[in-house]
Amino acid sequence: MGICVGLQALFEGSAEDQDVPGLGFVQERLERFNDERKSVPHIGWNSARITDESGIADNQSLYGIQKNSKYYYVHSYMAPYRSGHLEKAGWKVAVADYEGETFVGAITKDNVLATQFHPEKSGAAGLRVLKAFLDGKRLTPYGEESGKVIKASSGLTSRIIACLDVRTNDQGDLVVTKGDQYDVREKSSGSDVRNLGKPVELAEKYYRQGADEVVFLNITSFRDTPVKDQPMLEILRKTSSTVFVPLTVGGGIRDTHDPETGKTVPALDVATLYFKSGADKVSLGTDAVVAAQEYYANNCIPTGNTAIETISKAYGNQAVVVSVDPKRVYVTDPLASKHYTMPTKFPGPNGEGHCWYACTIHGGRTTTDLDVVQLVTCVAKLGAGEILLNCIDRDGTNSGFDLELIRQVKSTVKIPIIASSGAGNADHFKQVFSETNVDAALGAGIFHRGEWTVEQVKDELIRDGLSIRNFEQEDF
Ligand code: 1PR
Repeated sequence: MGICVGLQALFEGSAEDQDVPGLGFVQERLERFNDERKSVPHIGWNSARITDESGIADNQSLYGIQKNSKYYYVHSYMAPYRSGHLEKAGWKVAVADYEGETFVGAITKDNVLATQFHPEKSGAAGLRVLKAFLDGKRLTPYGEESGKVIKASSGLTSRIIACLDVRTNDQGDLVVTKGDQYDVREKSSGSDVRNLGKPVELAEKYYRQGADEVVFLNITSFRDTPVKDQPMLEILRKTSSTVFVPLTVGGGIRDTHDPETGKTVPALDVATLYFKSGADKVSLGTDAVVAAQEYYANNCIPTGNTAIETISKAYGNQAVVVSVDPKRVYVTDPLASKHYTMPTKFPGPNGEGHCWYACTIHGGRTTTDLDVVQLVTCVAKLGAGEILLNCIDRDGTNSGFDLELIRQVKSTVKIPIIASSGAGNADHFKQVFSETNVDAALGAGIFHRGEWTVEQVKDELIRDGLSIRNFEQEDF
């Protein structure tokens, strides 16, 4: 069985590197997705539809692949589907669509199964495929028995992500916390760090509620701890043994001073530790801003040495998320500002009608002169595969996402954007998906406070006709 690049290796070769031959079991070549009008990498939950030419009866499932399920994909290169070609060579094929391109999602022949999607990250739907392969059950009767699975539309779904801000509290316990505009201390009761639960337990809870991804942010990462004891490593190891959707970890991904050895550990080695412990993506905040400042100071010439560049080169762009912590700055006269300003529907305290967004670092403690447009333009060039777009003004306010910020960033770069900060109810998710073309939306406080479950939010969105991954029970 081959997964993702394991499927790609079966082909003759790839546009990714023309000089490297594939194994050649499949007489076709891989191409890069066309990024003229869409985000590349293709990241998220998409279908795997068995082709008619494969000749599989409608009431049969091939290795547990079901037409109404969604599977997690993350890749920039793909095998374009040409009707009937692979089938003539004896392959059974499942395909997916990504905004005008139909590509191979899975192929099987004899005792070989290869998937472009990641079954190990595709929740119950993916585990079903792995189990069918391990049990040697090529064809099984297909039923609609997996919980409340309803007909899935083709293409990517809008992702709902649960985020856990993690830090050590004053008693030394690692807890999930949540700030109001990044202040995580209780306003009453002795200003303790707000404790909303245990990271591993909460991650599993949100997975079981149907979260499409889980993000962990170590929000005290500016403290130096021995690298091998980074608290998030253990959290990832435990979480990845029970949570089968993508895990992102952020906080402290940078060249790090190890107080135990006295040595500097390169960001790539820090990221490697996280990947080996179960992370699928790493998220960079402060380091990305510093890299962008250096990039502009260096006449926009990349050094090749930044964490974004080294990690994306080693693990692929899709493995590098840049987490942005912007703060609104109001201006009266946009022409007098050197920043990317825009008109706003929400004027400033003195009636200012324009604003720009300043990037902050160190968890919002320091505001820089770099604006969010400059930052995302630079990090996309350096190799970031996705932007986690927070907004300090909205964080913890339950007042909805900052649509103006999201539209500005979405119109600047083609990589996928995760909207974050301000979710207070299902309507806020509906609004961000229908009024912007954002790829994913993240909630923290809304889920931690138990006001809404992920499943309830998804149910509302599905009812309103949005394309959302169905919740599936493990039925095996
Ligand atoms: O700078 O690379 O070490 O990374 C530090 C990371 O920690 C950054 O991603 C930064 O966003 C995050 N961080 C640092 N301090 C805080 C804090 O809250 N004091 N949290 C912090 C960021 C923002 C989101 C939050 C959303 C949604 N939290 O993660 O979950 O705003 O909240 P809501 O739905 O409740 O409104 P580095």
